[in-house]
Amino acid sequence: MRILTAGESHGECLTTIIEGFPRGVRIEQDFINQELKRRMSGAGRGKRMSIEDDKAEIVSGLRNKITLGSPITILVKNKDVKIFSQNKDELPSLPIPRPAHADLSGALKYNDADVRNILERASARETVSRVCAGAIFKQFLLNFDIDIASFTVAVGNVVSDVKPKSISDIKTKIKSSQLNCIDQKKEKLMISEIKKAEAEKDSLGGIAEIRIEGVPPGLGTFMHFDRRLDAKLACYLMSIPAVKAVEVGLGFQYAKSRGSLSHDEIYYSKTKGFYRNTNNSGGIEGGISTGEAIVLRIAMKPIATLRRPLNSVNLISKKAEKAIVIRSDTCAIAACAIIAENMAAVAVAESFLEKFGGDTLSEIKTAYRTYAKNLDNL
Ligand code: EPS
Repeated sequence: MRILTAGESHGECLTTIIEGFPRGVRIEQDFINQELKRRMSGAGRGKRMSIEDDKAEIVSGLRNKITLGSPITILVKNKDVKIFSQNKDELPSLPIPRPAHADLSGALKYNDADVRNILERASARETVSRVCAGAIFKQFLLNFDIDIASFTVAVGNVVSDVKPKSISDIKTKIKSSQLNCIDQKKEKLMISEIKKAEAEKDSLGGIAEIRIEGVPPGLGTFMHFDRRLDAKLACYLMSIPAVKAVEVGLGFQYAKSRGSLSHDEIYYSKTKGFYRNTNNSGGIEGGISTGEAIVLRIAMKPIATLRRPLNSVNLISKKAEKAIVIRSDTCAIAACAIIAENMAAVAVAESFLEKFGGDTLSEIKTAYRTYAKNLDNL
């Protein structure tokens, strides 16, 4: 399985190609569009989101909504097109990098003093393609009752400690939220924090939680470092622009606790099989899913572009100057959570296919059913 994304932030379109996706899976384009709409929403988003109307167009890999097993290609056309592959554009050169963006590291790496050539691909706009891929994998996983949801835990210093009961609890509560939040009281404070930062020409980050239910025990393995499920999830979540930390289950809290207080004890009953009363591991032990809900958290740093710009240096004159100011978001944690859901879908689906993989959905279902039946025999 390979996923390729292509496209510049202000190029003609964003393209996603998925190679190795099984045959026989029903895919609704509307489902992808709903995910894209969720990615565009949330308090704190910038003006670009009112220009674009991200719509996916599946142009290969499907016949009558069913996957053929051939590469799936999805296009999302940009409205705000400024750069062209064949025609010269009128964009001025941008020689002053923003701290915390890819501007300077990219300029050094590619030996290019025009930051425009860096930011076009480094822009978080690329996550449109990630959501397109994830929305395909989410639909695959639903065939096995594996579902994913997320919610905003924190914006800056405003932190919610409300814990969801389940995915359906999250889905019900976020419906009426402007910030993908399950805590109405804290959401108000988070939104006023964003408004305050906006008025002060500043930016904010945040924390989001991702919950995956229905994952059977046995995905991922400790046999190879790169096939551990937690390692794969962490890699895919960390690949989202501005994400600086990923936690699985108790995460950093584990380090402050004792084993006797934090490890999930094991029980057995004839009706439930093996089970736990706690899920501090976040549903993964030994790099393998335990069968409990997978619980992950991501921390996003504040958006790099500030309207009250930070100190920087002109790449050409080498003189101290303030960083470039371009259109941006104030806070994008709600969008980041949706992207994380979709990246998690890709990671789980890859591990799922590693275990139950076949060329067609029906082959995969047979392998899955056989495995599930054998689980009862242990
Ligand atoms: C984004 C599109 C970008 C930014 C934002 C996310 O479009 P533009 O630069 O034209 O406003 O709004 O990207 C960043 C904040 C960033 O730092 O990369 C999008 O579609 O999500």
